[in-house]
Amino acid sequence: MRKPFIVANWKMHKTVQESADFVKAIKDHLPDPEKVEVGIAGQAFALYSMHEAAAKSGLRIIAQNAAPQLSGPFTGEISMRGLSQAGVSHVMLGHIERRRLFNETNEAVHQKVETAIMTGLTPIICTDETMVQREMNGEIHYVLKQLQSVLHGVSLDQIRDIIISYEPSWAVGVGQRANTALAEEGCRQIRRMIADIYTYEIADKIRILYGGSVNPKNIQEIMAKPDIDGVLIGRASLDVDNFLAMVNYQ
Ligand code: 3PY
Repeated sequence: MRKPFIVANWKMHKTVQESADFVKAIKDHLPDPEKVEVGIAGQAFALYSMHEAAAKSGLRIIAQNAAPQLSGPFTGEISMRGLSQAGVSHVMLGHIERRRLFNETNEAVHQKVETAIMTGLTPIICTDETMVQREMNGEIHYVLKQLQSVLHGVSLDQIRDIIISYEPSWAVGVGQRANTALAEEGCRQIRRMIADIYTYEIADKIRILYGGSVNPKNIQEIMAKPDIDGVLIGRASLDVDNFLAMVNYQ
């Protein structure tokens, strides 16, 4: 069985104090970590305070991005080694906003995946597509091409712990109604591709998350889909009550 993973993507919101206060407010109300995993991707400067505030709650502290290089003269960049020593367990890579607004390429995401694996962070590899790309022939070719190049060289052993997310652009950051049938179909096609590249056993184990307009009203319907193992939540994750309602959706 794949353990559900509910992830807040706070984007560029919340100060250090607000982030730590949020963690303190939710940490005693989280679901049993054996049954549901919960994580928050906060802003880099707040992650260590969030880690301290989370103390033994099982809450995963997640970075929204990091540099592909291990260390060196890269002013303004954030190292994954530093993140892992600051209590961070996962790193989101290639979120649609990074690809679209900061021109992040598949090659860059690929390098970051390698660095994450090397530094012991679990990558959450984000994929996306537009409605036009999706409607070409009902297949998610664009997403599959992204994944193929990002996963290039990732071994059978390494892929096991990687998490993939499917975030169609028509649903991200807009607060529209999520189309759960399209979301499930996207995740199903990603799983099929993992089976083609790796094995059925891996495809059956790997967790695939859906992101885009998830909220307390639709989370149950989304999580009931067989190929969706979790969600990345944008705007709706910024409020304590909303977030608690979503992590305790079961
Ligand atoms: C959104 O739902 O807006 C997201 O970007 C989730 O990552």
